[in-house]
Amino acid sequence: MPDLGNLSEAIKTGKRDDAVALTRGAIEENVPAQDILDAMVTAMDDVGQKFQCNEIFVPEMLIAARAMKESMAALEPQLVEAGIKPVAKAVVGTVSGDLHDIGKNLVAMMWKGANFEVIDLGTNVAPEKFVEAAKEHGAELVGLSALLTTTMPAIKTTVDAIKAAGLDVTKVVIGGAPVTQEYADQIGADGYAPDAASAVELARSLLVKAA
Ligand code: B1M
Repeated sequence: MPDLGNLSEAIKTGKRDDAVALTRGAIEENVPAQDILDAMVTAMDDVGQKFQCNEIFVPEMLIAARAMKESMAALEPQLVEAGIKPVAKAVVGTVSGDLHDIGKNLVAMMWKGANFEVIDLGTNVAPEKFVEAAKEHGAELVGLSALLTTTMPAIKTTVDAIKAAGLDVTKVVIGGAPVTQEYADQIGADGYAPDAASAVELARSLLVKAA
């Protein structure tokens, strides 16, 4: 039985070739896909915690997320075969008028790392595109990112559009440098996360409350 701790470690340290080789090795040794996935998700949770404590920074988080992504791709056929589904579907994007995507990409990667299916709409996304995608995919979560004070109002417009569309089961998480909890409360978003790791914790807690 291969040691899945090595796989977790390879993901945490962003050693993607090792992570993929260890994933393939575990598959060959018939380790259950769920156990392999759990080792990956645990690794990304640890990465998130270290990021929150400023023990690691954006570059380390990005390389860990890349190792996770490639290992997940290697595991995908087994996940499908075992009927293991993502825990939630999430639509993410940067709001209308805003082209910044580094923070949004980090949130998308961390959500993937938590075994969410992520539909990334990119940048400069109009409110109606968020609504269409949330409906089409039956998303439980919508993540909105804004980096400019001038594009923050587009978060409110998007939240209003999601509510007007009657997407009551969809929880809206917002974030980005100028965004605050106070703003989230003011515009009726379901939650605000200051960073990508907190966005995982927040999304999980919103999903539990909604269940
Ligand atoms: Co822009 N820009 N920029 N820029 N840019 C800022 C944001 C700015 C603060 C720089 C400055 O003046 N000091 C300033 C905004 C000022 C303001 O609004 N108050 C600014 C400006 C003015 C502009 C332009 C208007 C400049 C111009 O053209 N005159 C222009 C706007 C273009 C547009 O969007 N329409 C512009 C353009 C650009 C580039 C294209 C050159 C480039 C973006 C490249 C890209 O994203 N692909 C860029 C960059 C790189 C920056 C800075 C330097 C870095 C942003 C970044 O990626 N940070 C930025 C200054 C700065 O922040 N130091 C700046 C790293 C990233 C990991 O952090 O995105 O905050 P961040 O994400 C964090 C959290 O906020 C959170 O998680 C992440 C950490 O884990 N988070 C979420 C983010 N989204 C979340 C969503 C969530 C939860 C958490 O839930 C869904």
